[in-house]
Amino acid sequence: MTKITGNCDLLINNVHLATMDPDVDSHYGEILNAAVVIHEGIIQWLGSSDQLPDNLQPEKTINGQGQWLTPGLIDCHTHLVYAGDRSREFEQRLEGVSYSEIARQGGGIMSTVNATRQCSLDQLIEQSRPRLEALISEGVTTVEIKSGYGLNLETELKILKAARELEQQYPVRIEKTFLGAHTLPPEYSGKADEYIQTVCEEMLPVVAEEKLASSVDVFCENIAFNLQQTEQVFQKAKNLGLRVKLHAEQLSDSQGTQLATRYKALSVDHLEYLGDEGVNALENSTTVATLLPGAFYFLRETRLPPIDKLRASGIPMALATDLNPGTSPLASLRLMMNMGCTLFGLTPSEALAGVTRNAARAVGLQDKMGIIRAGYQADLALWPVQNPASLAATLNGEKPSLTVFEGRVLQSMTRSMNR
Ligand code: DI6
Ligand code: FE
Repeated sequence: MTKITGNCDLLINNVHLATMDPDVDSHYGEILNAAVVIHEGIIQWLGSSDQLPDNLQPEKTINGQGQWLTPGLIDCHTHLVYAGDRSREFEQRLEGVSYSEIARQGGGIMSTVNATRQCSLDQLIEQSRPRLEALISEGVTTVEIKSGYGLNLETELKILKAARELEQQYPVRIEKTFLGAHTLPPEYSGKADEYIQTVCEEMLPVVAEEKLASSVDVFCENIAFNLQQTEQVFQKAKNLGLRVKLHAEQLSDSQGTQLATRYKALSVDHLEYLGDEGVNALENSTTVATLLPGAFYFLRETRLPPIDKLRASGIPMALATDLNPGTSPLASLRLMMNMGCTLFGLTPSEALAGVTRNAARAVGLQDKMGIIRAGYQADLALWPVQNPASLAATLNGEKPSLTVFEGRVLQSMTRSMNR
């Protein structure tokens, strides 16, 4: 363990750690009766409390009272910035109209695009606020937000600017992804190649120039864009120095995963229809498999992602909300952990890894966050639970008693903590 002495900003003592660090050889990477020392936003030291250096002079000390400390949670796939409401579609689906059919009729994603185009930047921020606040209240310290409800330069930029503005207003890190190729806007009906051209030549260069996104996503699906169009976007993204990720195999096996791994995608997301070749491609790549049980649940999908094969191949699995107005209108990563277990058969420790260590990889930040380790960002959540499995096993409204974002203590909500 690193030796430390002297001043530090924050000492969190008397906690059990679920470090999620694969180098800590225990379930959840746990260290019982432990302490964490934080200075200038970075974890300086962690270990058993009885090994704490005695000359430590922390600016602030928190007694964790035997609660569990985890890495701050990371929601690595959201469409959180949007306007409007799609409850009527929920009704339509229950009346027997499929998601694809609604999209073909001009509803679905396009309905949100219309509402988002009509909104001002300020209105968009206001409408998105409660969703971000809900995530933060659950110990989320990093959120990925995609554009994709604009489908023209002006509105795509407005969405990314709203995400940037939200990051300035809240104690949360926001990773922005450009998803201009989400669906074909009616202005380009029958001219998908032309739209992809616009995405590549008119939108992407501006997004890159204004540093409004660090990665680029595409919806590769028979109701959206084909492999060739997807590859054009990936090629352009690569030329501009942006990372890529993909909505892949959600409604059919389009083989997007194989393409994405060739472009060293950060993640491929959804994967209900992922075939064996896709699993093989992932096995030989650095790409994360991101599972989105909220969309599976809302669409009443019956085909499961091939979890056993992913697990057997050692492919890192992330879990995210896919927070969006159509197929996953829910702002709870804790619920996703639970559904990851109940619907997809993950273990609670896989679920926690899915919203910490593997989610960090899915946003390309695995060298800085997602585990509790010296040298990593001090993004942490303290939970009033007896066992880390509770984070996936129960939905009794437990919130973190404390969240630390970049070394700053954000909330201290339970009464015992305030005493
Ligand atoms: N797949 C999804 O689940 C979201 N986008 C996508 O490509 C849903 C988008 C929506 O229905 O609004
Ligand atoms: Fe999505």
